[in-house]
Amino acid sequence: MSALVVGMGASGFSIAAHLASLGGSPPVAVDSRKAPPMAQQMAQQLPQVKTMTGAKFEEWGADKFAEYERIALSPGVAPQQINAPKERIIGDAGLFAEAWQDAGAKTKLLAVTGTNGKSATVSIARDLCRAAGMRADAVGNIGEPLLDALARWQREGFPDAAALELSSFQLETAPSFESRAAAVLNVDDDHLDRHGDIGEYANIKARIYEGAQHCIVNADDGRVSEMKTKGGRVLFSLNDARADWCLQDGKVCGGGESYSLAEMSEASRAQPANVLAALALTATLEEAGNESWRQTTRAALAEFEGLPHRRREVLRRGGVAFIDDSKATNVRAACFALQAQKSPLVLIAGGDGKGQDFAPLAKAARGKVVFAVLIGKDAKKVQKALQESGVKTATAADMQGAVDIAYSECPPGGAVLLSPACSSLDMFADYRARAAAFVEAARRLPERGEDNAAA
Ligand code: UMA
Repeated sequence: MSALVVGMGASGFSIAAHLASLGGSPPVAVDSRKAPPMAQQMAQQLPQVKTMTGAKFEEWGADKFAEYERIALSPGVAPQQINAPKERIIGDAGLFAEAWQDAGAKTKLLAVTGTNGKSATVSIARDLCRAAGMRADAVGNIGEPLLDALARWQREGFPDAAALELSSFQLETAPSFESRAAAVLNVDDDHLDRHGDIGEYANIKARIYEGAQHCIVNADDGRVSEMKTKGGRVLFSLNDARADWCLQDGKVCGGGESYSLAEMSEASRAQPANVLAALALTATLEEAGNESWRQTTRAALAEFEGLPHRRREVLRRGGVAFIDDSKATNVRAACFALQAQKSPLVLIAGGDGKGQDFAPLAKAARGKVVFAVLIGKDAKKVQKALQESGVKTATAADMQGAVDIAYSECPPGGAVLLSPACSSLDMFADYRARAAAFVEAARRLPERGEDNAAA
């Protein structure tokens, strides 16, 4: 019997390749899109995998799913869409965890989840390890699918440490996950269209702690603090100096050491909670703690440049800065961007709102955002919330339209910020494609008045 791979994007491809490499009947892959992103690569690189595109698998009966031994879901596909018993459903993180048991690798896994800050935290953790001379990677939801990383390590050799970014979608279909240390950074409104309510969403995130030797807990987040932990509990906090890792007098303190924010790069300084979490995670490694680790840590925190598509100025036109924060796929992330930015600010937001409440965004925008242009499936919802906060708004059918309006409404010296607070999938392949459309549209803008040239 074959396995069924659902979704033919980056993860679906990695799952199909992994299952095909195990021998036996090759898997069958299915996707609801007529031309899924990885269809061509699958045909070329995995010719043994049969594919079905444009399939309405949500309407399949249980008998149809019973033809397959296992049903392996891409993270973007919810188990509720599949008419099969839960025990037969698994995701890429579950398959990774299974294969990891057999791989016998000595790599220490540092697992990270949370609504916001996951990619930054795994990147900082990886950089801290690399600076100390370890071989380390940051993989998973950040970009390289877990099973692709595993295959790469099997070819090239396993790293000393790997920071894994795990989304709630991945944890939902992973029965257990063993790690040296695991962190839940925060739990906020996101993906509620899929997980139902925030309690269920938090329960799924809490599963990361089940197989962790050390549980890194954000003491400032009530929902995280309440989570049950089996392994040793390590607290981090921005507010409470009693936590194992904390912020005190402009210094990040923990493990008997302190690191001054003033000596860190702007990107590190702007996200002390993620720095604390990364330090707490890596402090569980044997390599950490000696004098040379402390020195290389200082250097890594001073050099961390932040992530692409996170509050990055990408272009200047007519005295207006264009800032790409396309990675802000939820309200909380967009609020961070608004807080960090100076007025006058024109906001481009909208997309698939995933059932979120936009009131906090409207509150953060009040008095700071001079105009907002809304796009995508939930444009009207975001618009309504912002209008209630007194922000002037317009909607646009596409990114070029949005950028054109934003530019005309933005006074010189101001900034146009793309911080959508929504997922991109209703209009774009992903948040990177959304960012690319933003930059492309801004490049097409006519010059006006003084122009500080492209950055
Ligand atoms: N599909 C269907 N039917 C559906 C839903 C999806 O057929 O009902 C198909 C789509 O047509 C598409 C494929 O599934 O062809 C896409 O699969 P996917 O949505 O799981 O996306 P991938 O390309 O495999 O990317 C996933 C993550 N995406 C999601 O979780 C939605 C990527 O995280 C991740 O980088 C990648 O795996 C590698 O691990 C992105 C993300 O938005 C950045 N993550 C969410 C977040 O961070 O908030 C969870």
